[in-house]
Amino acid sequence: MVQVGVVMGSNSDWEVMQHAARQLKDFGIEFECKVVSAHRTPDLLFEYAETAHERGLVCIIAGAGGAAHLPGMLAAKTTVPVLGVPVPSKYLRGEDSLLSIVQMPKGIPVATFAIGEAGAANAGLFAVAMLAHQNPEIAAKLVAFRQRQKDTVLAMELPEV
Ligand code: RP5
Repeated sequence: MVQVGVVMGSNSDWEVMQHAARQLKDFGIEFECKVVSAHRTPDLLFEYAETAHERGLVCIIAGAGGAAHLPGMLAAKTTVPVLGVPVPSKYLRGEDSLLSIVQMPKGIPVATFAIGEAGAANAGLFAVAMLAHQNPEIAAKLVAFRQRQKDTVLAMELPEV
């Protein structure tokens, strides 16, 4: 059963959003990826959000650029947690996307991540952490992942001055 939805406003967002998908895949989590545009396919957005809970989605990772209303509109139509990823935009480098996603008015939260690749990867890892809470196998994988990162940093060397 699909546990996490990864949606984005356009296939042009995939370059960034694939990093969320990659994390989910690496942890063996069932997920789906789909283009859902808030302003170009609003009916599809509503249908996706309205069926998310009954389809068993634990969370939805939503990436969008520019006006970036996809995460907020999804959150408006479902109580399934929405993780928002600001995608870099053509003219404002994603600062517009970030402000659009993070500035949700009180009452309808969207957990907002960093602009771009790091934000997408962290949204994936956040979804992993949510699932790890209920699943010891995923929890063990997450601990091992953190240990590998730690080992990498501890092994870092700097050049002689
Ligand atoms: C947003 O507009 C999308 O999320 C994308 O980041 C941006 C540009 O979309 P395209 O013109 O590349 O389809 O809706």
